[in-house]
Amino acid sequence: MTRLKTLIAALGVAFAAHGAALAQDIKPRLIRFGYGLQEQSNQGRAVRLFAEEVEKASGGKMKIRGIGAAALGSDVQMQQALIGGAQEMMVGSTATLVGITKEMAIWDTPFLVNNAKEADALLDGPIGEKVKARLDEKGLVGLVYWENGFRNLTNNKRAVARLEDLDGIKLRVMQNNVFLESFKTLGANAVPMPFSELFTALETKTVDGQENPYNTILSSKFYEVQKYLTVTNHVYSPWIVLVSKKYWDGLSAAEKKVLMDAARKSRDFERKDTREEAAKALAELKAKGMQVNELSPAEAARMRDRLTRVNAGIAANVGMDLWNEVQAELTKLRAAKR
Ligand code: TK8
Repeated sequence: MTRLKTLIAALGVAFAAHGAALAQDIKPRLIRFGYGLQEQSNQGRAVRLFAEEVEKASGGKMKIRGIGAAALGSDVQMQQALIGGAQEMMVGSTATLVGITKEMAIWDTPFLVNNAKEADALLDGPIGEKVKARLDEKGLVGLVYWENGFRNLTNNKRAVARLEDLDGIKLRVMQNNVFLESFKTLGANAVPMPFSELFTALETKTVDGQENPYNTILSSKFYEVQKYLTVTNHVYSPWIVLVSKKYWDGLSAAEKKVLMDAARKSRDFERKDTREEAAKALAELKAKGMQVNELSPAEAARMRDRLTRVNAGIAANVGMDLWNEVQAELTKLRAAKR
């Protein structure tokens, strides 16, 4: 009898230990996913969709905690946290990655693409893959590109109807040399600054203006601190979903697949959502009191012409091969449409 009791007790201990081991195995992997915009934004909505997909596909074993409004830091700070392994995931502008991977500057070329279709073809095709793959050696894994969108100009000084109207306007740009050079070339007083500091800088008049897609002007409430909006569509800006390579390398093939599949779903959702929102956002911004103007075709052409002066510098930076490959691909895409 005592021996039986002992046996049962021993078995109990063994089962408890086994249970603990199992619990360890199924303890969810917690992935912190940082982003710069508000939760109520196209970025926030797509992060939530991604989180749902990951949770579903992993049977709850992988959990995404989306952390918006740059609470984990600016794009540049989060990139460093990913490289160091202190944070698992983020989404941010490719433009802020140029200091790490110079090829990313190709996406900053003013007026590179004419429409979203061309952007999708470049980003999701072999060129986009190739540029993305350059991140690996820097400690980052790029999963997919999302749409930030065509950028437009806002400021608080005056309606920009002519190129000369930009003279002396203190304009916040992303922390990126192409943007800095582009807006200096246009005559603005360009100041690089993280997005996370932008609202306050506009509010306190540290800067007069900024440039971002309609969606962001709306979701970040820039209409509260900016009066004039000029439709320039001067560049198409992608976002990129990143994973810390240190973290990625520790995942099983199945876990990597869960993240990759969910990332693709989030990309398709995000682009559709962003485009639908962008189509309505301009009217909303007007309703919020922004004074909107379109450039005359002649002024738009002058601006475009002036901006192409930065192209040679971009080509030199990203390498002539990549530059030519992109131009050839665009020529092919445009010919196929006719
Ligand atoms: C958000 C930024 C933003 C970008 C910018 O973190 O900095 O102006 O357009 O979307 O990545």
